[in-house]
Amino acid sequence: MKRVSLTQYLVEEQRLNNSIPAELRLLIEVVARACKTISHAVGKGALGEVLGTAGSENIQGEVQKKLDILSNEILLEANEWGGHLAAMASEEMESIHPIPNRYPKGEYMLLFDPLDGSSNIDVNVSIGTIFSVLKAPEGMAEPTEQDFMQAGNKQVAAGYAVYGPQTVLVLTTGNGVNCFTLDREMGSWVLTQQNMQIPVDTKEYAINASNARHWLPPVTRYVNELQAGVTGSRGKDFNMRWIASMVADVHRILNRGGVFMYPADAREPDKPGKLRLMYEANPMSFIVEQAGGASTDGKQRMLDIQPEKLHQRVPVFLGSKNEVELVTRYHQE
Ligand code: P6P
Repeated sequence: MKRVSLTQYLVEEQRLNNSIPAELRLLIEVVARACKTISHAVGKGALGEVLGTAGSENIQGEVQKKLDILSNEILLEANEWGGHLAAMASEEMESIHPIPNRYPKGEYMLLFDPLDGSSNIDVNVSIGTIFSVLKAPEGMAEPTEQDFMQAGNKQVAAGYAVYGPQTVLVLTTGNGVNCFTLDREMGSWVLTQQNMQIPVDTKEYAINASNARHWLPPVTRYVNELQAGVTGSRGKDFNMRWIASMVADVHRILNRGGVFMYPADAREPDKPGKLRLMYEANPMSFIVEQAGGASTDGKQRMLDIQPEKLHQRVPVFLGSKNEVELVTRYHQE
């Protein structure tokens, strides 16, 4: 494949589909550059004195790793001066982050999980960054959390980076899903996969099976059938993967199919699942749908959920269309 850079791809996409206005192109390139910086810091590991905990907790009550905080700062600093954003929101910050008055403000709002999979940082397992782009409401003066409360179907772009054996950036602006691989010698993102498509059927599922005794009946029924394999109603064997980094599990599914589940859990009815809607489930669901997959919270299409709180959690069932439809149907029966 002729080497096409991220910049060339975005310029040509704008020319072909008129879907990437200049400010959105700048936003994507700035985020991509920030992911390069995060990849560099992550890659140093112990040599960079960035491993281990920072001795603080985030809004989720989770212990923050040094790299969580560093990644958040990299994304904030990279994006606040460009004039393309009105505000940002992050898993690592309790409230939204308006662009400081000393900088011009733009028409987009950026949400991100700066470093997803933190439990994997210190043991050298793939982690990543997830981001989502919304438009600021018309005539918005001072941005508030309420301005971010837009359903996932309002996203204008979404993407994730995986810091693994390769560093990759997967991106959609609503015209399919493309993957760019970081050329570390040149420091540039190179287009390596175009119009990624998730197979509608699969033989692979991803769930943290240690929570099985807390699952609700539809999930138990569905997973039991997968585990019964060729001896059960599905008539074929399934394989299981759980990396505990959503970006890595989703990237595998984008490449070879699969169904990813983080269900609600009977222990905490007011905490419906672990993953967050605004900056994990929604961007990943936009990408998955653009690649021919499906994503629901067990009851409805993820991208149609009307958010109420910035850090709200949601059950997640996403991936190969036929499997997501089946497990969702079990919730409705
Ligand atoms: P568990 C990582 O902390 C994360 O938010 C997702 O990336 C991942 O899918 C999930 O949590 C892992 O959760 O309960 O298996 O550790």
